[in-house]
Amino acid sequence: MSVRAVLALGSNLGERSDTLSHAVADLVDTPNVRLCAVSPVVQTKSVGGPENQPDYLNMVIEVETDLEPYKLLEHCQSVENKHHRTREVRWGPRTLDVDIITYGDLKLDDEALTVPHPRAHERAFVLQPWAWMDSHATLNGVPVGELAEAAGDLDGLAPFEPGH
Ligand code: PH2
Ligand code: MG
Ligand code: MG
Repeated sequence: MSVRAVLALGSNLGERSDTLSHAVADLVDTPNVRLCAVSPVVQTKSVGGPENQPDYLNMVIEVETDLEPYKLLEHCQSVENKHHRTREVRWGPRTLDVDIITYGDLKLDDEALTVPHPRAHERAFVLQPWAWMDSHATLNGVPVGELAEAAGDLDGLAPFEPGH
């Protein structure tokens, strides 16, 4: 059985734009994960974690997958690891973060995985690109564009223009 999932990608270290492009290619480089939609890339002020972090590039993608949720999580983590993700400081700077935002209509909350992502509903860096990718998308029954408008970090978000 296949399921639609929304994945969020973020990078604030290294060649951020190249990292995101390669990560999308790596995520769908298996017959079990197929690309359905890609959002615009946005540049965002870092939310939480240590002060004075570099700005992030963020985007979301929608995939269709046959992987079970934990297998999809493993797959996302293997792509993070390929891009030299290290886990030192919680919410510290990282070359690549890949989070599962939704997995069909599944609701799951345990130590390894919570879906929908527990903070997605308040993060413009996820919601705004998602709304641009899919104007009909909802999260917990609310249009993601509406949630984006209400998110505290919307002011720190701008479309990414390479070379600027
Ligand atoms: N990810 C975090 C913490 N803070 N801020 C922005 N702007 N973008 C992110 O992807 C991000 C963050 C934890 O994963
Ligand atoms: Mg994250
Ligand atoms: Mg993560």
